[in-house]
Amino acid sequence: MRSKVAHLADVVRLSARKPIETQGNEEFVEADLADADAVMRMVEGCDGILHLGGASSEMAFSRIMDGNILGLYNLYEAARAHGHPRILFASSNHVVGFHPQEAHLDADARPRPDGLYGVSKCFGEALAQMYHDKFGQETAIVRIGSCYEQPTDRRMLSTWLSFDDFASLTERVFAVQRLGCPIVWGVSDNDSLWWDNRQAAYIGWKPNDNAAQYRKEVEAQTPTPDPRDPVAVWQGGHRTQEPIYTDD
Ligand code: 15L
Repeated sequence: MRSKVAHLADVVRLSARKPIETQGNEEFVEADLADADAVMRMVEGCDGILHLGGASSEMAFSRIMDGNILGLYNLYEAARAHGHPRILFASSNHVVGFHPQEAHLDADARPRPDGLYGVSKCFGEALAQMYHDKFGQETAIVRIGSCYEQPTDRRMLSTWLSFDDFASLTERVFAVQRLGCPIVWGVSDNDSLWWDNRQAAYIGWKPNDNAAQYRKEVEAQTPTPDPRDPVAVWQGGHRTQEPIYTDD
């Protein structure tokens, strides 16, 4: 992804809790999302924010809270202090993980998160909407499916988002004249789709890739699941079965 979005800005500022080696037009600002001052420094001078930070899977609530709840609040407060740069917020399909796979959802679907991680993304979506309604802050709430080089299991034949499609979505989010605060399903143009992006059509994003090109390979490498297996029942797949993790 780094190399695919590098051309979108004269200078790309990367940020993480630990140093990352920079290349080309990149610079680095170290920041822990839970540290409000560090997040202020990270956002100062930015024209746009591609927010992929925080917890990206189910884990102990303390870590989810630091990265995805306190961290997101810090990010939106920093954006408010620094002229409301447009944000692409990486939300997740796990906001709706407890919808069945035969349901076809649009942006009005009721959240049914499949764990604390999904709940934290519901918080992020609500926060983005509130900063939009109160202050005009623009955010693309992108409910990413499965963003990997290629689909590796049967569920991903429906949820896969290719790196190229994510890059072209990022480009549209920062190029479109009026963004507002849409919910965008971050998914490629797969033959099997659970999500409907019509409400975000105005941003002009057209994914090109299709997980179907990997179908034979995936089916040959993975057993046919029992249709009652949660992996085959719920949109969130195996995540619906994860426990509540604790710190110890
Ligand atoms: C996510 O939200 C995660 O960040 C990623 O690791 C995958 O688990 C993905 O969802 C998915 O559902 O495949």
